Amino acid sequence: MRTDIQNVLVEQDESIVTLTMNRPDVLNAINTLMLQELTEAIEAAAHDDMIRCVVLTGAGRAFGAGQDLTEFGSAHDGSQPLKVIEHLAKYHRLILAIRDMPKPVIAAIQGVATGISLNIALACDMRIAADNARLLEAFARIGLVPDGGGGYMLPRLIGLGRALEMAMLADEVSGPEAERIGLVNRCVPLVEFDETVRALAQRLANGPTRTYQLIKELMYKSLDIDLQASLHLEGLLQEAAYATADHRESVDAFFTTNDCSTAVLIWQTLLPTLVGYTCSSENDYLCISYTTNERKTDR
Ligand code: T3D
Repeated sequence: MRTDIQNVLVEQDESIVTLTMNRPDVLNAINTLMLQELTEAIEAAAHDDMIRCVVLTGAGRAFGAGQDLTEFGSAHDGSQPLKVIEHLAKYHRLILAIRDMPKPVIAAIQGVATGISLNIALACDMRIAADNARLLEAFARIGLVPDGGGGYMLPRLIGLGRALEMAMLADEVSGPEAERIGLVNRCVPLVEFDETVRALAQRLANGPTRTYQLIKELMYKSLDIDLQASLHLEGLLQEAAYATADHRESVDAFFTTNDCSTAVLIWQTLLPTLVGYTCSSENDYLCISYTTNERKTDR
């Protein structure tokens, strides 16, 4: 992984990589360089078998303030007209890289997440917010439509009515409200934020990565196909899941051990994606940990 990049911090801790948008003076507003570096870091993580979970976050007091508006200056004074479709294609590459990532991607949101920064978070598989989070689709404030996949993801996450409200009124949604309406998976007090993100990332990193990839494919493709097509896809993906060492070993463990973890597995074994875990803590994201130490090539 590159270490010479300027606007994104890349920190790898064993199988978890944390990508931090790092322009805190401007609330991590995304300029051309940051977009390029972030996209390259995401694409590198996708191809790095050592990495099993990606966390995307912002430095300082914000997740991100959207497109760096100072870069729009020359576009508007006529000296250098912005080729919008070409410009957006760069964001689209990033959005698609996140969605196609063959491992889980978590957005860790504290402070402001607005505009394209919010929509990048919406492209991630899960979102954890701190209770100081302020999420807003600021586009309409500056006379723009939500881009970066916002028009696709927002109504699917929170429903059409709420999506239209967020896009048209461009009002802030607090962290707790975002959790209530399904915009984020979980909102936690700021003091618990880092630990919660870490626990979720660790849990996902310890899990069956290949199965998670198949789950992502099933869920995301199913958003756009009918039930019959989804059932067909489910068969194909389940066939792939059945072939994983995670599945085989977890079922074997169920029949050959009888400790408390096995009891937990009784119902989980019905879903090959969820087997192999054992209780260990009261924290939701800590309460299940993977029982197999040895990692297989197919997960
Ligand atoms: O390119 C494309 O086509 C893709 C499309 C993208 C479109 C978008 O992303 S639309 C959304 C663009 N973003 C915005 O409209 C948000 C603009 N910022 C704000 O409205 C406010 O800064 C916030 C509500 C986000 C936060 O307010 P507050 O009071 O907490 O902070 P602040 O004082 O306004 O900002 C702190 C600094 O960050 C400030 O700089 P200074 O005065 O300390 O030197 C401010 O200018 C700077 N900053 C904030 N947002 C941006 C920014 N600088 C450049 N671009 C920004 N987007």
